Amino acid sequence: AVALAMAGSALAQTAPMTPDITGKKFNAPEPQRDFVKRVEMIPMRDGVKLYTVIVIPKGAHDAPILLTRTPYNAAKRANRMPNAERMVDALPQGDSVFAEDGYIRVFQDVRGKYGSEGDYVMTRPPRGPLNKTGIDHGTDAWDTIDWLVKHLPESNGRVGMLGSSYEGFTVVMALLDPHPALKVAAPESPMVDGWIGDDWFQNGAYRQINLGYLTGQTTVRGEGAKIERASGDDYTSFLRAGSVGDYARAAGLEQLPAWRKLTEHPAYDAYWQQQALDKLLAKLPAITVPTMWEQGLWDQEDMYGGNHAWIAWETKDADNSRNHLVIGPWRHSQANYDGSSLGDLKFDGDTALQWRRDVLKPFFDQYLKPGAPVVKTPPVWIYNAGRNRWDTYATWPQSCAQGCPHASAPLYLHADGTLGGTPVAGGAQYAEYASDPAKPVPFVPRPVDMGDRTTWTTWLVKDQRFVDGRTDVLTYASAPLTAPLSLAGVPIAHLFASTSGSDSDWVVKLIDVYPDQYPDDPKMAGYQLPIALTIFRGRYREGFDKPQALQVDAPLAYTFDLPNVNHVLKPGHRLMVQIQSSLFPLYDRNPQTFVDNIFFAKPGDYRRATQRIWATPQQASFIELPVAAGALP
Ligand code: PG9
Repeated sequence: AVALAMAGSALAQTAPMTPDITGKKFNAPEPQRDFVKRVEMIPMRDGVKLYTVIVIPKGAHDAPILLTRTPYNAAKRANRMPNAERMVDALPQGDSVFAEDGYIRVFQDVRGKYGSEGDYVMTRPPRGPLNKTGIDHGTDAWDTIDWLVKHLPESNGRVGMLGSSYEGFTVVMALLDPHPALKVAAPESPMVDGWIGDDWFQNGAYRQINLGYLTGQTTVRGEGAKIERASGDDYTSFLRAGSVGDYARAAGLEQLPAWRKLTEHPAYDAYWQQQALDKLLAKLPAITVPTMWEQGLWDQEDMYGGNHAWIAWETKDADNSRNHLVIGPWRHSQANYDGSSLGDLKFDGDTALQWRRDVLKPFFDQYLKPGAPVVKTPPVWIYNAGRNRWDTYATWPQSCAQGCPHASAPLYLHADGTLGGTPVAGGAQYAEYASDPAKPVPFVPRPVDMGDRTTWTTWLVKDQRFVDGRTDVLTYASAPLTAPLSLAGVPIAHLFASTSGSDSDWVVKLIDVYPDQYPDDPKMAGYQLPIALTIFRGRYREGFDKPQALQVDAPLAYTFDLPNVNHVLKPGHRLMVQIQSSLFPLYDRNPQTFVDNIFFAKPGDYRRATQRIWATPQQASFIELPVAAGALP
């Protein structure tokens, strides 16, 4: 009997030569999940169907819906951990506060991307002069919301929309003509005006980082191609290529309509103006959807959109109940991740979670969950990285030339490299530097890898000592402060600048210089922290739609805004301003010779120029500082 049993068990064994690939479908056991996932192709009004992932907590009823429309792969967005058992682990980190509280979460591929049908138009203009199809991201949001509230029996028929960057852009589009079931929205770092300050250009200077982005997004419906790096230093690769057009041609980008559209509209013409969403929001008669605009103080991609859309709606929100502004100490989209630090800066805890948990979620609950407490969301919630705490305000800016709680004050750039509250009479008339397009100023220390996430996400807080002292960078510094100086608003650059060329870029950085001794965090000793930084393309001095050659060697007036600042400089810190004429290779080089289209400048157009920042009482360059408390040194 024992021998028989042994023979039987041998028979049950898999023969050694059994083919290991059976050809049968392999089914991994389904984990026990606390949610169900549905995938639907939701039909739009023109018959195009959009791929939509719907994640529903098991046993949900009367649940609110949170919708994001994305060009970044809806299936992946709802699949952080493929074997997740809990909804909170399947969804992105930024969703945890909603996932833990019974929300239904929906991600949808925008038309033409990933699983969705239809054509992808990257900066899809809203219905109007540029788009006569009757379809835009707004109608797609409308049709989607209409379908969701009719087909999800687990829902309470109320929808909130949120999303960052492109996903924020789709939220803003939905707000232009909202479905009645859209009850609340949070556009996070939304692209609102791609020319003035979001993604594609900054005051007319082209952001070359986007060449890689548009290639990835538009070569195929799914995840697209990469531009192969020609060297280990993108500074070298871009410089060797010549103009942006030369670089793009070498990479085959002329095949891509998105690239061609950009090159056909280098200035702020009707193409950009008619799709500027803040201008369209301003035309709406009233705010129907309570909205929280969010962005980062150091948002390296969309520094413009959130706060300008908020401004566009502020006059329509007389009782301060529907239009809210949040600015955290964050890089682009950091609101949805860990917000405890940025580069070398450390904050008071996870500021991003603080916002999502304590501000965003109660705000959404109020409008999406009948009976939820009414919260008194402050109109403006801004982090102060100098003080390391959140500030709340009833109005923003707190300081400006007129009509704010505090009056702004001029900070003059003296020709001897000092800064002060009054212009200097006598002495040198200007400070001078040479800007050579053959040796542009790098935006981060070389070697530059534009694809390196850490470099890219933290460059706006990078210690500027790596360029301080270069012969093509002017540095102006104040004496150490003896009392705290509080800034709360938009610094404005008022330059009198001349160039020996006929076109020029002007980069202005407002910097908080840490004390030389800083035992609390020694790596911050002497740190030059940019608190506001921007670039302005000189040819647009007389209007973004009116590129004009600059008069050679004439001191010309330039006025442009820097990004928002809410910052206390503590005693012992110094104010610093740096001026230069390039930030390469993030921004394309200005040839410094006026040409019709800088995208296609020729090698001979790139010329060294002598740049002067004037400092006479009649032509005094200054930064208008939004001083809310304290005095200039
Ligand atoms: N900043 C990205 C983007 C948005 C819109 C257009 C182009 C790029 C993003 O993070 O989505």
